[in-house]
Amino acid sequence: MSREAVESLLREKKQKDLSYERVLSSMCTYPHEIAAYAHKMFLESNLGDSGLFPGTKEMEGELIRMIGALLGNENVYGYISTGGTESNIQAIRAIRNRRKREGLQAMNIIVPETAHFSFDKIADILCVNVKKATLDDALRVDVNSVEELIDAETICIVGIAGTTEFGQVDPIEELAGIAKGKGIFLHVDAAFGGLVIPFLAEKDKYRFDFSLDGVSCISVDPHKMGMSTIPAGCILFREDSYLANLEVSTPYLTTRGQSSLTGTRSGAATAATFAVLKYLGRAGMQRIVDECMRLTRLLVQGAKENGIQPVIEPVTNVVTLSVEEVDRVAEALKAKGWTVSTTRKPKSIRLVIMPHVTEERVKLFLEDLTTVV
Ligand code: 0PR
Repeated sequence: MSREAVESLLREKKQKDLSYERVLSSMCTYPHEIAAYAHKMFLESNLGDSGLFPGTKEMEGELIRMIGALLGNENVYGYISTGGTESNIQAIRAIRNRRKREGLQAMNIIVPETAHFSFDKIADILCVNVKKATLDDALRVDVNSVEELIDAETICIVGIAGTTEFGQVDPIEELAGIAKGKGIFLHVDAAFGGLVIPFLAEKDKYRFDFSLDGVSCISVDPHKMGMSTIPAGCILFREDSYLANLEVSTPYLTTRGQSSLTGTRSGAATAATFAVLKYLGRAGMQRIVDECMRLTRLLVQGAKENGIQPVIEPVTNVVTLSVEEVDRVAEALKAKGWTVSTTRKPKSIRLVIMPHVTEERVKLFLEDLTTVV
């Protein structure tokens, strides 16, 4: 095909993709302009053979320290993954491998009922039993339920800081106390909340990071609220030795071994994450989260004024609204051009107020929502 023909084909396909303007269902958003710039500059960079790309590797090292510092400890160990799924797999794989080496045969992990579906993949791939703990009224994991599920084969407790469906934060401080007391690995899935909670006015109510002794590992995704490009996740371990539990030797590469799950691994997303976090700094991230939270409150207030109640008062920038005939409402909103998602238990309309959402769109959405309901 000619260059023109390919370009025209690409434009045609691009037109079929939705633009984010009326997407209220997604935890992703437009990457920041500087992230896109850096991504393009490092397109060919491959951290799977990092000896060829020492500059990219330096950025990754600095990012781990930067994100670690934001999450309570700059002396943590990890790497830039492809996202929350890989990070969750790697967290559980690290502790599974360690316990296996210690001779444990059957193993289980305890996750909240609200855990992301990546834990179903983990049960399948890693052959660990995944036990689901029940929730309290505010849809946080019930700590008593977690304690009751612990047995001699429990290798890990998972807490979620920013649940996928409700944006809720589990009582991580209490989970950390239990984990520390019993010597169990605690993994915090902060894929969404990790770059939101540190910037909340009430952040002290939602402690979830390495400042809590019992937290062993955290997953946080720059390709969600970090405004980086896809694929950018980040896995952080308190102890270096967990990376060793993941390592395989890579004799013919420029590096001795590899702890990541994927082999070839985008350095572009690392450069993009580095660029956007350096550029925004904490003050810039603060402004972005402030605006998302302001619009979150505006949306909830507008819904309430029209007699529609939220399932929980939003903790992060996820709004869930209790309406009757959830599926019909979602369909009718779709017909008006809005993409929303729905939650399972309880059923509700779910909206994620990402940086691409503006005040004007919140107001337009509220009008349509009220009409439809
Ligand atoms: N952990 C949590 C708490 C998550 O919310 C997610 C994804 C993951 C792990 C997995 O992350 P990756 O998808 O990066 O592997 N949460 C969103 C979800 O599944 C992801 C998403 C993003 C979905 C954009 C749709 C979308 O348009 O709903």
